[in-house]
Amino acid sequence: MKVAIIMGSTSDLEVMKPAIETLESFGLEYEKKVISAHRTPDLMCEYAKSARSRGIGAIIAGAGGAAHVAGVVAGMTTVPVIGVPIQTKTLGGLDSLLAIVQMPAGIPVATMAINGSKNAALLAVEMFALTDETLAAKLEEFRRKQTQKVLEAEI
Ligand code: RP5
Repeated sequence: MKVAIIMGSTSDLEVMKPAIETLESFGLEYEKKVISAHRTPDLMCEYAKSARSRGIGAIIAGAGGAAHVAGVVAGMTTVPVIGVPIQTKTLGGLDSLLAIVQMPAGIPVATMAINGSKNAALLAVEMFALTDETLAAKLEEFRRKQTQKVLEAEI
């Protein structure tokens, strides 16, 4: 199983990079693609509908503004979707957040913080780690190091 990272535009790539780096640091297989709900709707449908049969175990979807890709993809697959609202120049990303988070009951999207792509990847890692002891151990180590870093911080 692998993770899919999709984003509404190439302009979202910078914000989505921490997700890519995080998946790589845990050694998770992933694919990444620009898919827009509005500019490439046919591709979005095809991608969402074939995700499970292509071995995708989680979809991380970043988008800004009228950020519909996460929700619409979630409506077309039972593969878990993790939404990342991208900060926007005009409305700061609150627009993206609200567009992603307010899903109707029955079609969940796990919505991260604005620009929270690192946590999106970590959530995917946690999901995959439920059935992968080696990955679970890596997560424990990640958390241990993170805690250690805070405890050792000098201010
Ligand atoms: C959304 O519109 C994208 O996800 C992006 O965050 C935003 C702006 O896209 P561009 O106009 O930069 O392509 O669809």
